[in-house]
Amino acid sequence: IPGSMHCRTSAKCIGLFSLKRGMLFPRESSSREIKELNGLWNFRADHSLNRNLGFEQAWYKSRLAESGPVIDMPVPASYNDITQDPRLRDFIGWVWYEREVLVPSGWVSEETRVVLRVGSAHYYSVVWVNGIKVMEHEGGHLPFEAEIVEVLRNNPGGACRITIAVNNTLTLQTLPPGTIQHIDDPTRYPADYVVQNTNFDFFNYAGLHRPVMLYTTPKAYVDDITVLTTFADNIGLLSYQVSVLGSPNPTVTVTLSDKDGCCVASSTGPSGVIKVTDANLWWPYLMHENPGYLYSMGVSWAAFIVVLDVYALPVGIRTVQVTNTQFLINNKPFYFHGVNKHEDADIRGKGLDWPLMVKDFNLLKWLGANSFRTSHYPYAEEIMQMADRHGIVVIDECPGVGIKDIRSFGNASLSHHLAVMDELVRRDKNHASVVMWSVANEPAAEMPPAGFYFKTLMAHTKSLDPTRPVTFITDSNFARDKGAPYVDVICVNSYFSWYHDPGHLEVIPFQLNTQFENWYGKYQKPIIQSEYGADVVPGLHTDPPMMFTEEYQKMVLQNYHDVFDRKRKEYVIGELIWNFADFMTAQTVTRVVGNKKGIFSRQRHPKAGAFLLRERYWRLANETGLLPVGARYP
Ligand code: GCB
Repeated sequence: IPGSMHCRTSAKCIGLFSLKRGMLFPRESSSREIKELNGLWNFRADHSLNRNLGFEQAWYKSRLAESGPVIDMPVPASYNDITQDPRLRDFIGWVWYEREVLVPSGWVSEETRVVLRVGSAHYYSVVWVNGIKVMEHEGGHLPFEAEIVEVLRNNPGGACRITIAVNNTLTLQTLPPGTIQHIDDPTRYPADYVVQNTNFDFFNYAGLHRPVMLYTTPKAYVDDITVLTTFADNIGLLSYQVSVLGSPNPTVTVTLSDKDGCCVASSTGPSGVIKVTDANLWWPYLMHENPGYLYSMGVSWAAFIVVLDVYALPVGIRTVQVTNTQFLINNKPFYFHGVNKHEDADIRGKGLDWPLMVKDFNLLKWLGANSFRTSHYPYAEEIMQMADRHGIVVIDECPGVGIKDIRSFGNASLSHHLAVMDELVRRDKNHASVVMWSVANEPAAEMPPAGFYFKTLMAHTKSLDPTRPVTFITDSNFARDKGAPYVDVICVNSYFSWYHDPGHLEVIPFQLNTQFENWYGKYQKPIIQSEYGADVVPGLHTDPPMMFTEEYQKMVLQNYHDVFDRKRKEYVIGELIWNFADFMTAQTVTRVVGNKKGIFSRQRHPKAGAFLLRERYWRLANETGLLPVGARYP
């Protein structure tokens, strides 16, 4: 797709901007305002042969409707399932979004920064305001932003036209990688035939997936906050670092308020340690009667006693530690009984959806799940905030999925992967729920370059965040896996009696036991079964169980659980079902309108496996002995 080349070159010129800067989630305060730009945008897919007409005709220079026909497009949402047009569902290349907004006149002043922030756009974006380019960004799933007040100043009327071009093309150097195949065979394919190939098992949904907003800060502002927490006896200790940009010697004040809004401790200076007596620790769901306890850290800076900027960051006090058989949260053994998810639903695809998000958290709690992995990319910040508040533990995964081609282990790929980890850690470092980083899912870890690649990636991630363990998810042979030496926790995916020995449930106890013994024998590191499961077409039943029936999924789970129950007394520290809910994939002969390994359907109705898992997770929670008296299977 020539259009994508245009962007990759420019991206190199500007570099991945502002990584040294913070990426605080926009919050209103006495010094900050927000204007959400969710709703209907104008939309046009560039169906030209080279997908580059939009750039050639500079569609950003005037209203998009002047370039040709536009349609309504909701934001946030993937665009793929919004119309009945198969050409848009399977579109490859540039699509154009546009929205006009009136900026309050008070915002355009010498004292104010106006920032345009895109929560995420898949995959490559170029953004213009009133026809002037303000930023580019590579990668879906992570936010990016630019200051636009200078552009607004040239347009005193306050009208602001935002144009965003988004390209979903994946190449060997993108994350996730993919390839574009041009097929030139007039006897078998139409002219100019192009397909996008990928090595991952979810639909490559695209568009403006998360909220777009304008927000203000004062000219000199709190740009970043980093908080590390620990405790000794009943004293909580929060080491913080605040960076204020735009003022040489700001007076920084930090206060810590409890859930009732009472100030319990404070400090001054851009860095320091706050001590809280009788600290309420952040505990996982089902491990404490008051899980997910968050303080509010109020950060402000002042000049000559006039407070100029205020930002309130939710913080939880907790520690994380890994031994060679255990995962400790607040010095207590934590067993992951949870799920793998996807950002995926009917119609909206990967677009953030509040009802869906709350429903999913309610289902997690119903299930007795204490954790999830953000398979296979970072989830919306709004979801991470929910996890913090509800005490749901998160393994935070970057979009390193489907790295199977040796050409995706080169320098260009590695440096982009490092930059994505920078962006991910910068965004999520202050979430108490995040207890481990995952740098990839099922890469070709047996290939020769994988050793250097993962050694570099994991060392880099640890240097960004020395407080959290790092892992990647493997399905490679334990003896030949070149990334495993560098992880803190071994995370293994396996599908015995499904992809291997299909239909033969009786192999599971043998093969799973061997899997665990092999990995532990070689590495003496704790192990999480990071995926296991079986597809179910809801409503299919057989006895004896056959593949794709509700009974078969239950039997797979039951057989895995028997082994987990033996091994969790030794070194197995968790089990994450694949998958929480059915989800859309590319069309293949192994997928029946998507992947059906959910224990819930795509519409979130429970299958038989969900009830089995619910019994188990609540029993596990009870067994830890940490469940408060009175808490019970709901
Ligand atoms: C895996 C992948 C996951 C797939 C799953 C499956 O190993 O990590 O992305 O969806 O298997 O169902 O095949």
